Amino acid sequence: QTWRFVTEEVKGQVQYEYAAEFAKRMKEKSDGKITIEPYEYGGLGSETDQVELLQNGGVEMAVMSPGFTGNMVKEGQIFALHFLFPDSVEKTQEILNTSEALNKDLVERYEEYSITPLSFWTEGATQWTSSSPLEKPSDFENFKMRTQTSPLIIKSYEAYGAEPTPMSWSELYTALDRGTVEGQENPIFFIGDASFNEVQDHMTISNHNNYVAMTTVNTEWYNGLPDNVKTLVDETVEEMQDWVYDEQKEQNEKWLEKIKNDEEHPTEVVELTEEQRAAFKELALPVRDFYKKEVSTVDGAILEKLQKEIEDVTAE
Ligand code: 6CS
Repeated sequence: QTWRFVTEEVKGQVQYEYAAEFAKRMKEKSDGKITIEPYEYGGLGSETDQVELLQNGGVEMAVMSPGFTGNMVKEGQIFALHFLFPDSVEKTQEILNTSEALNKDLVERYEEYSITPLSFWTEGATQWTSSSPLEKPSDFENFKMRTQTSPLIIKSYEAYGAEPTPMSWSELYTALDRGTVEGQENPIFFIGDASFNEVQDHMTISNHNNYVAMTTVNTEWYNGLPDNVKTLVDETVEEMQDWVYDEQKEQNEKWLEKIKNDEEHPTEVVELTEEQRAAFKELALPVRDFYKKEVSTVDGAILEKLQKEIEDVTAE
């Protein structure tokens, strides 16, 4: 029997390489009895289609970005909030590993929709690319920004004055090239590997958020696995946390150098100062209240708990 493991990325990119490594480890551990087929993004529809596939058991496993589940699992939009996680990607990963707010409370919200997140991991800090400089909030005035589909991501860019357009990443290169949208956010490795820098003149190191992905399984399928098999899955999920941290780090560092030194497609790379970031943060903070009051289905309890956990880790 073969399990299908879909990802939102293609060969070489972090999510796909994660699924391939996961498959390899499971095969070894089970003496070849468990085979997992990793799927690159593209063949099975959009990111949102893939969410549905996992829910209805069309696939057993998926790497999923919460940015595409926001219309359904409202609480999952916690990851849309800018400047919430620490600036350190390492500390962010520590929180993702240990947070009860995420690994217990948020998981329960997803399970209402037959999605069980087994782990949360970062693909790196998110940065902006654009056709005109983005260094202060007023640069976003009427700026056409591509986002993922979660309403709170859209809200976060409206808070800066932008005009967000949700779309799948498969349409993004063309949309940037034609000017249908003028900018987007992603971790650096993804910007480079998807060649967005070819059709953008600027990259702003804003570190306004961390890109979080989840390793998910279909809830009913997972709950029906024999205990010994479930243990192998859980063990492998746990081991993969360090693996994927190193993988994203290496890819993000490599691509930053490549983008900076790409003479054929020059990109002006600017890193925001703390003062510049503070101007964005001021506008981003009210979005948290909006999340607590209007978006959360549990009165902001998960966010409050997470904020406390973040404080504890950053105080260490
Ligand atoms: O921008 C996006 O939508 C895509 N970005 C990443 C880093 N992974 C997959 C996702 O669909």
